[in-house]
Amino acid sequence: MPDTNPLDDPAADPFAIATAAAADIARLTGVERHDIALTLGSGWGRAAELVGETIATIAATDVTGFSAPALEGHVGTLRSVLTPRGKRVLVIGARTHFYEGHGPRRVVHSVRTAAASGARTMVLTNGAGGINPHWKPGQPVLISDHINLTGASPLEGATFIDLTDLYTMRLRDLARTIDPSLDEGVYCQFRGPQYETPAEVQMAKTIGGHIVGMSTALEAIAARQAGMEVLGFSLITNMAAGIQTTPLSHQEVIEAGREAEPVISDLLARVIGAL
Ligand code: 8IG
Repeated sequence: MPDTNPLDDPAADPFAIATAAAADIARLTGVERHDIALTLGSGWGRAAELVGETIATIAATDVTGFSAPALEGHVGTLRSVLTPRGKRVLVIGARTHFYEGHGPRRVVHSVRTAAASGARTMVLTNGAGGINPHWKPGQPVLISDHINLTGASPLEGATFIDLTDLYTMRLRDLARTIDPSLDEGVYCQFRGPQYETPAEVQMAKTIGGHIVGMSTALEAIAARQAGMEVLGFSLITNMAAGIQTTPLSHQEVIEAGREAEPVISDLLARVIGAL
């Protein structure tokens, strides 16, 4: 099937396409508006199951502007979930990564669509490498801030957006009321898809990073542009290259995610329940 996407037309307005996508979601799920959006990263795939009752599950490819999933473990569905306290959560299991090479518009389309469907809170999760040597694979940490090392931005033209308190203290504090042991750190988004060299991990550490990954920062920028409040979680699935001495494997990442599943599922459900 040819890969055509309206976002690839430079003359197209990505916000108009997000509005069309939100209308698709309302029609296909039967849920007109959502309060919260949740993007599921590596290891978090089943973590949404305790968040509430799934009202509808739709294929992302049936929604305007969404791309087919690039990778196993990245589920290409969108779900409308109803929490016990009556909040509507749009669960995005269809992340497009910057390393896929389709540009930032496609990367942040799910975020803009969530905003267009009414969401005021964006919860971004990912699987990532840990630079902090005290962290263990399978441990979730809060994202306190990010360093965008992609050289890219979802903002087009002279769009100056303030990123002070991007991952708001308010939401991090709220998460810590659920689990006071949650640690936090600065997330460095690399382009990928290769993992870092040990020298690149040392660079990230030197410039103030604690977590290395390939997502989230561009999405958080777009969320803030859309006026959303952002909460970010990294599941540390591996120690970053050179912090651990053995080579990194995708299999290791999947296994750490599987083992962490019950703990992070419970955490995520309780945090979202408290939003
Ligand atoms: I899962 O060690 C996962 N994603 N950049 N580095 C980067 N991305 C990751 C890593 C990692 N682990």
